[in-house]
Amino acid sequence: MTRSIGVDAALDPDLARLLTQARSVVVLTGAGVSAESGVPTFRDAQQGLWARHDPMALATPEGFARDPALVWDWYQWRRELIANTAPNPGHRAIAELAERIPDLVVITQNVDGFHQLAGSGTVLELHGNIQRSICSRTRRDIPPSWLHEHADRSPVPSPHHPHGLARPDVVWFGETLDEVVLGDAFAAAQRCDLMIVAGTSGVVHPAASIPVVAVEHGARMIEINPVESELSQLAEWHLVGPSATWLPRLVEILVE
Ligand code: BV8
Repeated sequence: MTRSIGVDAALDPDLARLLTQARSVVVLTGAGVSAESGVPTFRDAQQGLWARHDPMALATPEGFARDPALVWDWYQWRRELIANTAPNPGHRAIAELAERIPDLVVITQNVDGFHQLAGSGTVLELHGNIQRSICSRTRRDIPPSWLHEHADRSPVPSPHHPHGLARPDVVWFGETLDEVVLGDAFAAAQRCDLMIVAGTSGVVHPAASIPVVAVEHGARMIEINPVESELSQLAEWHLVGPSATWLPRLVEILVE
């Protein structure tokens, strides 16, 4: 039975005890934790000139093959958006939790790099990082200097292959995740006693199965989201509201 707690309600003493006694914690984040930084969530990422494009079509190898310039420009637009925003109190609270909990692993579906910028050490980036670019043929890193030299081009040719193009170092729909990162994520989920899930709809797999594995291995789960998600039925507590409000409140419990 999930206990829902609104931002104006007092925190449940059982939840406070669980958090203070937790020895191994996993925090799984989705686009919702960057929403209050001004980075639109994946499903509402389309604004302005991008309103007519479906991100599910752009974030795929087929989309890139069909129109590499369009997809490259879309990622350049998102990079610009991210460059003009910053981590929010939710990201910083997760970094503070790690200072107080011996074994805390951040697993993120996000590609903005904000957890690292906010001070989190160990961050498992399931879906890569938009700030890095690779060759579409060899998958070798492409240095920012090369992109700068070819900033007037779209798509940008790759330095590593005559038919290669620069693409973001992210996992597109239909592409497999890095097996080492995914293995580390499932290992963390299997050993944790507390799984905190913040800002995710729980729609995208295999990320969405990480909390399932944690709970199957005995972890208790707290969800932070303004609304219900596909994962809510796994949660003992649903902290209803924004992550930039709730995550600092969890830190306050440990500071008291
Ligand atoms: C793979 C990088 C092998 C790109 C992304 C099993 C079942 C069903 C489908 C599949 C399955 N296995 C594989 C699939 C297919 C597919 C998939 O999951 N499809 C879904 C859509 C059904 N998965 C894959 O293709 C994966 N690859 O499994 O390889 C394979 C391949 C094919 C077939 C079988 C096996 C690769 C998935 C990775 C895709 N790449 N990102 C890019 O960013 O451009 S995922 C992308 O979507 C983003 O990274 C983002 O993280 C994610 C969307 O999820 P959320 O993060 O949850 O964001 P969303 O907008 O959905 O929700 C935001 C939430 O925040 C909401 O709940 C909202 O209420 C909440 N919120 C809002 N404001 C706040 C808030 N919460 C807190 N505070 C707030 N202020």
